[in-house]
Amino acid sequence: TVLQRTKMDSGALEVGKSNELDITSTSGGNSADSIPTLAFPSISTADFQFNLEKASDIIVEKVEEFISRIGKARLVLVDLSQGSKILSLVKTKAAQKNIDSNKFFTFVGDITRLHSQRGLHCNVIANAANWRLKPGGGGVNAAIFKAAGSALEIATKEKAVSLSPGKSVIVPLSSSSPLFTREGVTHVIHVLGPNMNPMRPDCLKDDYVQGCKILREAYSSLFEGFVSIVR
Ligand code: AR6
Repeated sequence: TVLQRTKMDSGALEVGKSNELDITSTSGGNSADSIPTLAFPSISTADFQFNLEKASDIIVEKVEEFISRIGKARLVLVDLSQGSKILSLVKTKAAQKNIDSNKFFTFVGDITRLHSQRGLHCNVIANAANWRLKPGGGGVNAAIFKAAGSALEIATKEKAVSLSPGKSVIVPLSSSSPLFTREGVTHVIHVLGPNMNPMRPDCLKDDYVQGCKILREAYSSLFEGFVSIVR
C-alpha cells in the first residue's frame, strides 16, 4: 500500500505496542544506550531453510522462558527488511502472549550497523554461524565477520574450533574491532542452528522433531550465554 511504502521510504518504524520498537525511545544517547541488549538474527531460517512458522513459535517460547531471568536487559530479534516474514510472525505471537515490549521487540536493520545506522545500542550480538566457525559463506555470518575484522576471527579461534548443532560459544570482542569502536559491541555469541538444507553439512532433511529440539537448544544456549554476560 501507499502507507507502507511511505513508512519504508522514511525508514520509520511503527510504535511499539506490538513488540516493535519506537526508535525515538532509544536514540539520542539517552539512558537506553546503557541497557544491556542482545540483538539476534532468526537462527536457521534463511540459508538453513528451517520452517518459519515453527521457528517463530520456538523464538517466542524461548523468549518467554528467559525474559524473567535477564533483569533490566533486553532481547531484540533483528532482520534486514521491513517485509521480513519471521519478524512479523514473531511480533504477532509475542503480542498474543503479552510479552513485555520494552524487554523484547523486533527490529529492522543490519545487525552490524544497529548503533551507527539505527540508533540502537546492542552490547551483544548473536551470529547464525557454521560448524567450522569460519568467516564468509553468506548471510549474517559473512556480514558479522566482515564488519568485525580479523579481531573476531582471532578471538573465535581462541575459544573454539568448531560447534555442534544446538550449541553456542561466547567470544569477547577486542577494542581494536570496528564492531566494538563503532557499534559498541563487546561480545559476539556464535550459534549453530539445525540445518534443513541438503546442500549444507548435517542436513536433517524433513526431521522437524529433531530440528525443533535442536533449535530450542540453540536459543537456550544463546540466552544462557547472554544471561552469563549481563550478570
Ligand atoms: N543483519 C540482520 N539480519 C541478517 C543479516 C544482517 N546483516 N544478514 C542476514 N540476516 P542466515 P542460517 C538474517 O542465512 O539460516 C551462513 O552461510 C536473515 O534474513 O544468515 O542460520 C553460515 O555460514 C535470516 O533472517 O543463517 C551458515 O552456513 C537470519 O539472518 C548458514 O548461513 C539468518 O539467516 C546459516 O544459515
